[in-house]
Amino acid sequence: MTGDTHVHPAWLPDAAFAALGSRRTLVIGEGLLVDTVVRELEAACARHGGAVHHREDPPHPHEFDLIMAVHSAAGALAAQAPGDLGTEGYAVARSDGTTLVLAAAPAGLLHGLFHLVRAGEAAFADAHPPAVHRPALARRMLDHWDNIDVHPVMGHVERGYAGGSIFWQGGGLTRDLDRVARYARLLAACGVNAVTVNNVNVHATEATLLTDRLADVATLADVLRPYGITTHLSVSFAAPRTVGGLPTADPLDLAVRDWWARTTRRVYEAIPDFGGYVVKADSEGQPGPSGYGRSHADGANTLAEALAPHGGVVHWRAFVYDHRQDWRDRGTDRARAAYDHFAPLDGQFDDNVILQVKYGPIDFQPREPVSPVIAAMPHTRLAVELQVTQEYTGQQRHVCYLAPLWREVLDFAPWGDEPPTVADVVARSGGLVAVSNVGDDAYWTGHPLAQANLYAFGRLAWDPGADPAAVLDEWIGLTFPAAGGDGTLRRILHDLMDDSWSVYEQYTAPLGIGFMVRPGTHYGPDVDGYEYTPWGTYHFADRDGIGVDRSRATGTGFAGQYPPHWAYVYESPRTCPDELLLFFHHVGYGHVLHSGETVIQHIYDTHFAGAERTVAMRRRWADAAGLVDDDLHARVSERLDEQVRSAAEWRDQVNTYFLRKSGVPDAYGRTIH
Ligand code: GCV
Repeated sequence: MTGDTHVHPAWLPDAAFAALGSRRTLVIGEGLLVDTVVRELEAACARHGGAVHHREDPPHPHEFDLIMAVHSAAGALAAQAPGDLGTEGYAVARSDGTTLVLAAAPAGLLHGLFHLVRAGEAAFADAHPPAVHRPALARRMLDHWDNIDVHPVMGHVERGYAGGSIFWQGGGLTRDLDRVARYARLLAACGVNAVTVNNVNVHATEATLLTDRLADVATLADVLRPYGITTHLSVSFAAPRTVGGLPTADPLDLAVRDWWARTTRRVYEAIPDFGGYVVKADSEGQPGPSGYGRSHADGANTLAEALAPHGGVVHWRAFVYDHRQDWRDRGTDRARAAYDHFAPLDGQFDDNVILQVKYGPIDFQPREPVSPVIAAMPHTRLAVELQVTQEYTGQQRHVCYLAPLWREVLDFAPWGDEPPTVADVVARSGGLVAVSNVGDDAYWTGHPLAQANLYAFGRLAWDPGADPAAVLDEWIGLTFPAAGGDGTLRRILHDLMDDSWSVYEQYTAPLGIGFMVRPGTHYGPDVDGYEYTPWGTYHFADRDGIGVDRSRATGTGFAGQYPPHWAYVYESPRTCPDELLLFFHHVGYGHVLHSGETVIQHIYDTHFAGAERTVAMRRRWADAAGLVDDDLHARVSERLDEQVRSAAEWRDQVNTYFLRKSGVPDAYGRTIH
């Protein structure tokens, strides 16, 4: 913890700046973000004994250990940086005892600064020619599902597991803007460059952020801006009616379009670099264009038209499905919904519309196939949405390092097993978005180790080819400076976290079936919890078998929404990968997996193994006592106790349920209740 405010420094403890702060640095360039770089260096030098100078003319050679320059202000250095650095890229070189960071624009310099923080002493070791670093994805955004008013069911932060909102408090803007600035700094240091400051479920008070409360959004934007973070707002599609006083929100109505244009103009007067809107429309009770007989393209384009003159974008979410389904109706398949709604609209969206697609066709489950929408809309800008907040992956009570899941999604090749990959698609168009896991908790994320997910999201959005274990290693090194010692802490954290997603998958819902969670809270096991509900998330287990037949031949036809390669692979249990078998097929308990195991024995084995592995994780964490701050150790220990308890609950409920359904005993005679 930092002494004064009791907020954990996450991956930017003072010690992370030791190498930089003990050097003599010259910063050349001007602008808001250059000032941020200078301020960061001044603070680091004050703590670690170095010195920083800031000027606009070129440096005298070898006068400083470190030279940071914005290209335009340092023409003499430009020749040393190969390639086009873009607005956020930078080049780093070291020769004759001087490390040089060169950027074409101030944001690049800021990213270059954090590159040096990550590198530590290594940045001042061996000479090397300029190496260029550029983000693969231009848009790297975090969506906050924060409410201003505490919602009676969903709380202050919808699906938030780290306390209240850091943006909103006491029914208005937080007074702790320093906390927001710290957050912006952490985000910049991992590569995030855009934030949405309110929930996509826009309630009455929050709808006024667009109008009466706009000044609060502008204040947040002022705090986020010095760290290169652009501010976005979730808006209600019904706003022209609910806050604009018009009789309709019909997107083709001229008065409605005019209202959006005028309102948006006012937003840009208050926030000249405003990023744009995020919209959840016609989904889970949120209003949308269908109420007026209009399409999603009509709806999105109306907002896009208002944003276009100012350079803004609208993130229109593809998370649209019927949440009032009749469970008796086996013909309706929620997995099909996004494709059915949006694929026919490909090519109809304006250039500044980004269709924001959840990575899987259902809802952030620990295992889903990648959404077929990604391959279906080549003429639409697409962003993929991930969930850093652990709604379905242990709610920040369980250790579940998500970067390996995200890397699998990003590596998936939607048209076959050759590139382009999902990462290629979003790099060309709408970027990567994730739902944040941060709240006003002292550790930011409730579970201190869940900080790694936030960090990894930013790093993967910058470089989707990054190795999850290497990203974790980087996070460990920054967050726990003591990990550098004999390496014990580093090994403990890798042992605990590297495979934690697969451990979580083992003790929860099997083989891609998903959603065996408690309705509402989505925490803990309840095998039949959603089985007879309107939400469209069913497993269809009976005495003979389990799974959803989504084949073209005999099922819902969802498999046919993929291009031929994957449509073929997913169509038959013979070719479908084991981990997705029950997502695509209804099979008997005796069905033999590619692994050689039967489905029922796989269920028993994975649930016993997963729960056992959580016990080993807890044991391993005990070895970290004395190697990390006592409070942090205690917080993680307490959460691991809960993870062990919960994993045992999952194991026992799932195994018992399937023993009772199938009547097939465990081959090893273990205890099932
Ligand atoms: C913001 C899931 C969550 C909801 C969330 C929704 C969404 O259904 O449970 O809380 O609402 O996804 O992504 O819009």
